[in-house]
Order: sequence, then C-alpha cells, then structure tokens
Amino acid sequence: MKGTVHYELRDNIALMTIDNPPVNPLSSGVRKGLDEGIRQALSDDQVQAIVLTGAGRAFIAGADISEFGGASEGPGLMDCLNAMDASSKPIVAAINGTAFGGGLEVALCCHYRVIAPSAPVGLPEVKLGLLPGAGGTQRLPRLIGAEKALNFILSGDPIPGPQAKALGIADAVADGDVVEAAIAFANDLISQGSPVRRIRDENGALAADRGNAELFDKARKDAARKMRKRFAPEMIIQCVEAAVNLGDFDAGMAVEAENFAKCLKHPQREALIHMFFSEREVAKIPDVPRDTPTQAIDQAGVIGCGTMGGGITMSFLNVGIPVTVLELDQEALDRGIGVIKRNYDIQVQRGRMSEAEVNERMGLLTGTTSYAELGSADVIIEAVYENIDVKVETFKKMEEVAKPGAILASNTSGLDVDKMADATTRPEAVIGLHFFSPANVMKLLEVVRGAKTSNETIATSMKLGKQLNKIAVLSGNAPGFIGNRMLARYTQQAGEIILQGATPYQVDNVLLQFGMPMGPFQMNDLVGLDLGWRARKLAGMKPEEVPITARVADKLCEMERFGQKTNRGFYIYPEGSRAGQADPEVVELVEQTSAELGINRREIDDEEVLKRCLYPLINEGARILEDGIAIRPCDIDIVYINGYGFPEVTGGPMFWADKQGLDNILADIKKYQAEYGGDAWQPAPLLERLVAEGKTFASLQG
Ligand code: 3H9
Repeated sequence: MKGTVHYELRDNIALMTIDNPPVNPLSSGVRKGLDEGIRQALSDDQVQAIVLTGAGRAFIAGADISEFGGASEGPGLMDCLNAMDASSKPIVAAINGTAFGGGLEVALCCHYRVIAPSAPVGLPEVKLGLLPGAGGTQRLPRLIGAEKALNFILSGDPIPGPQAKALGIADAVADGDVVEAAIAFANDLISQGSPVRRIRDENGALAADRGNAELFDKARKDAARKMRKRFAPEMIIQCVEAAVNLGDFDAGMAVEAENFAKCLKHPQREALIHMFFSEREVAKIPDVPRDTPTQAIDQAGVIGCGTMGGGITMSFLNVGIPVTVLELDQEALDRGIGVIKRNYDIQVQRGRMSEAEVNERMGLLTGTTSYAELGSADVIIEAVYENIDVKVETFKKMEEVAKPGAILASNTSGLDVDKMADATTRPEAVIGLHFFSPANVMKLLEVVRGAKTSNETIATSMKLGKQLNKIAVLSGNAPGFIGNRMLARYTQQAGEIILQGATPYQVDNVLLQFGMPMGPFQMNDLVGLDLGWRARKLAGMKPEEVPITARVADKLCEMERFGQKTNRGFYIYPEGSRAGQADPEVVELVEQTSAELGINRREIDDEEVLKRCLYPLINEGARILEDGIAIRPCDIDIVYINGYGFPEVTGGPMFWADKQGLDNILADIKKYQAEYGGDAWQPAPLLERLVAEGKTFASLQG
C-alpha cells in the first residue's frame, strides 16, 4: 500500500500527519491510515479533538491520479470522509501546503480549517476532465455560496491562504507554525465547548440562489466560450445546480457521484491525465542524470528585438530576470522596446497588471547596440533573421563577448544548431531554445541538443524552461526539430487538398471542428503570407519553381493580400477585426490555379480532409521517434498541444492515433499512398512494425 498516516497524541489532541511523498496524494495507504486514525481517536477517551496535517510541502495533492482507471485497494475515500464528517470530536485541518482536489475536499470534511499563508488551495479536477467527486461540489457552495463556488471549481485555479480565508474556505490563517496554530484553535473549541460544525448541515448560503436559473445560464455560456468541447464543465454545473435546488445534501451527493462516474469513463479524462503525467515525463532525459549540475540564470542577453526577440525578452522580465537586449541600431532598438512597453500597457488597460508592475519589469530591461554589453549574461539567445549564414555570423560575435560558462542559444525554428556550434570554440555551451510566437504567452520551449551540447547545458536549459513558466521538451537536431517537421506535412496536405477540390474555408472548418484554435489557412493569414513569398523571391525562385502548394498564397501576395496585417489574405478582415470572412474571389483564384496545373477538382468530404491533414503528421511523428529526434511519443504530444494548439482533450497526436487504432491509420495511409503517392504517404517503418506487432505508440513509453 502506498503512503501512510502518522498518529501521535499531543495531550488531549490526536495529531494525524499524512505522509506520502512528495505531495501526499490520497493513495491506498493514506486512506487506510485515515480510516484507522479516526477510529483510534474516537475510541480514546483522552482525545478531545483531532488535528490533520501533511508531511513535507503538501497537505494533500488530491486523489492519487495514477489509480484512476484501474482497480484500487484499501478503504474507499468516501468511507473515510463520511467517518470524519460524522465524528463527534472536532477535526481541525492544519493546511500546511498544497491542498488540491480531494485534498481540499478532505479539509472541507474537517469541521474547521487553519491555513498557512503560503499554502495554495484549489479544485483543479476540471483540468483533468473530472469534477470534485468527494463532496466538493456540495460542500463548497454551502460554505461560500453557489456563484463563488462555481467560479472556483470551473477555473480550477488555486488561491493562497489569505485569499482562502477571505473567501470563507479557511477559518483562520496561521501566524506561525500551522500545526501549533491548529492545536491552539482546537483547544479553544474544547474550552468554549463549541459544537462540531458540519458543512453538510449548512444551507443558508444556498437558499439565496434557489431558482436562480440566470446564474447557471451564465456559467454555461462562459464554459462554452472558455472550455470549448470540454465534457466536465457541464457535469460540474449540474452538481452545483443540484446542491442549490435539491437542498438535501445526500441527494446532491448522489448527483455528484453519478456525474463523477461519467467523467471518469469519458475519453477526455484519460487524455487529460495523460497530459498531466506527460508534462512531468518530458522533464526526464534518460542520458542526462537528474543530479547533473546546473548553473544559475540570473541575467539574460537577447539579440534582436523584433517579434520573437521582444517576446523572449518579456518571458524573462515576467519572472524577474534582468535582460540586456541588443539591436543593430538605435532606431530598431527604440522600436522594439516601445513594442514591449505597449504590450505591458495593454495588460494594465485590461486590469491584468498594475503600473508599478510594469515599471518594475521595464526597470529590469537594458537596451544596447553593443555586443560588449552582453558580456555578463548567463545565457545569450539570438533571435535574428532565420538564415543560417546570418546565424553563424551572430554566433561568432556572441562567443567573442560571452563570459566563460555562459550558454549560447539560438531561437531558430529549424536550422542546424551544429553549424552554429561549429562557428564557436565552445560547442558544448551551444543549444537551441525555440520559443513559439507570441513567446511571452506560448507555453512550449523546444530545447534542441546539438552533437556536442554538454549535459550541463541541457540540464540548465530544461530548468530555465521551468523558471520561465514554460514546458521544455528536448529535441534532437534535425531540420524542423519536432514540431515544425510535423507541421510541414500538415500544411502541405492542406495546400494540396484545396487544389484538388476543397475550399480553404472547408479545410479550416474541419480542423476547427476537430478542436484546433484555427485552421491552416487562418494560421497562414495570422503569420503573414508574405514571409514565404519574400523568402522565395530572395532565393531567386522562378514562378514555375514555386511548390504547387504555395502557388495560391503567392498569388494573393502579388495582390498585396498578406493576411491579417493587410486585412486581406485567404480571408477578408473588416477593419479592426480578427474574425475573417470567406471571400468568393479567393475560391475563384484557387479554382483557376487548379486549372492552370491541370488538376481536376472534385468533392472532398470532411472525413478525408481531416485524415489527410492529420495522418501524415502522425506518420512523420513516427519517423521522428525512429530517428531519435523525440525521446518518447508523449514528448511529441506535449510539443503539439503546447506549441501548435492541438486540442488538449485528444491527449496529443500520438495518443489520439493510438485511440483511432494504428492499424486503421496505416490502412488509410496506404490507401492515400496508392491514390496520391509522394513522401508524405510513405508509411513510417515504425508505424508498420507497431501494427504488425499489434502494439501502440504508448507501448514505446515503457
Ligand atoms: C481528485 O482529487 C479527484 C477527487 O475530487 C475525487 C476523488 C474521488 N496523484 O507536479 P510535481 C506526482 S483529482 C498522483 O512534479 P510540484 C507527480 O506525477 C486530483 N501523483 O511537483 C510527480 O511524480 P514524478 C486533483 C501525483 O511541486 C510528483 O508527484 N489534484 C499527484 O511541481 C511531484 O509532482 C490535482 O490535480 C496526484 N494527485 O507540484 C493536483 N500530484 O516525480 C495535481 C502529483 O514521478 N498535482 N503527483 O514525476 C499538481 O498540481 C502538482 O503535482 C502539485 C505539486 C502542485 C501538487
């Protein structure tokens, strides 16, 4: 059995300490310990009250997520909680650290709660496709009212101790050691003869909302907007609605139990829990030991203050790391820093930041046009034009000024990191740090190891990702790394499909329905169609040499339709709007291009559009695994969800592929190979092998 609960007597108080490192989830041994401890305390006449706390940094991190979907041993959690709730002796929770999910629900079964100021409490179940299924949907509304409870449960975000007190979740904030404070609180209860306070019996806060349909309508509208295609929010709303309208606690608990079971069975739950464990798994690199020494990053240098450089700079400033940003001339520098300031000012206007915070962050920023000023940085990241010769020259300059031990990084989105490393005398310090645009917002950081990158440089870069509140995934050094290599297959197919008969709007709509935040043509409009067009012109490419999938985009550029920036691209954007409208002229242009290329257009159904966009991407993912560019399938899932907007509820492309059945995918790939030929439809040997062996991508995780 996993975990335990220590029991000790402190005079007339039974102190129970949950011990299940590192974060005390409610595993079998903990449930057993809770059950036994409560019985022991109730049967001991010396005990007048019980204090429950956690060992280490957490109170309780929630139910043991790894037990979901399998058989679990030991007493059931609900039995333990019912025994606590019914206890005739008061139980005081001493919330010493994280109390999440089932952990907070345990605290809500206690009769009182004393909290450490730094302890976060939250009900993050919605993020795992679940709902608080240990009474949270029934007790919290009784404690703080339905509206606040709904907001708290639907956001899943934690709040610190003092806020928990202000909201009514905690009774007191400890002014010192939280266990001592809880013991003192319990002794006060005993001396005052205070009755046991059971939240289940409190109905006052609910009465005000009885029959208030508007409250739940609003919650449903918000959830549909913020959590598109999620199953759990509606289940949560129904539970809180039951708490309010049924009035009876046990009747509400029955609704909670039914809806929790529905969530537990739902595929989204499995996918989201896969994401939870994958996010932690990607930090583990088999050939870089966990205890590899890392260096502190206290100061950063960024070369280039355009869109990417500016965003990277903000990522550092946002976590309090000073940055020196370099531009070629003062005008470009002023422009870049102006954009950073404007971005922060917008945050102030939206009430997300204060003026003081903006000043603090801008105070950490130094602009320069001199490389020498980058000399004290612990990491220097170049974000210059995406051209290997320009990058190589930049690395030569970087290494001249960088202090010994500094990390020299490139924000390239797919160029050869080894070529940059070879331009220096310290290739062990060179690494790719591929941020995604907007770099201050996007969670993904692709960390690209070169042939000679040292373990220390890798470990420090992975740690830096965490420091910047990003999810770092390690990639090997091959064109396009993990994400852009897969993306190329996806956009290529989208380009082919429209020439064969679909419209850009049909393709985008299919992917939107799948759950992507935007389709490939909306993405092209956002990024700017002119980028590829200009690069092709610069390379002196003749019109007939332009890949056929880029022909329509290039024609749009000739008409000065560059995408959102010119209010016209594949879509028309009414002034000031980012919602594009379909344009019949573009459909004509696509049809004309098909005719020029001698392609007979035909009806392509939505199912084919989806398969043709996603299957080559998955096939390429298999090749990436085979080439050792990604360590595990889950690394690809994390890259695609956090860098490219692949819907989280699918668990990522490789997890999703397993659920579709790899044999089905391979059969379709072979069908399209016969129809269309080309490299994209050449089945990856790994995919063929897995199908032949009846295995899944997940089987590679070990
Ligand atoms: C729930 O409670 C349902 C109930 O309402 C109803 C029940 C009937 N279980 O994140 P870290 C592991 S649903 C099992 O690196 P941190 C984690 O995998 C649950 N394992 O540390 C990792 O393992 P490893 C609601 C868990 O300090 C290690 O602990 N609760 C659990 O950065 C360290 O984790 C949640 O959703 C768990 N519940 O962050 C909370 N939690 O070292 C989920 C963690 O082998 N947890 N592990 O890779 C978290 O948000 C963070 O882990 C926490 C610590 C903030 C607690």
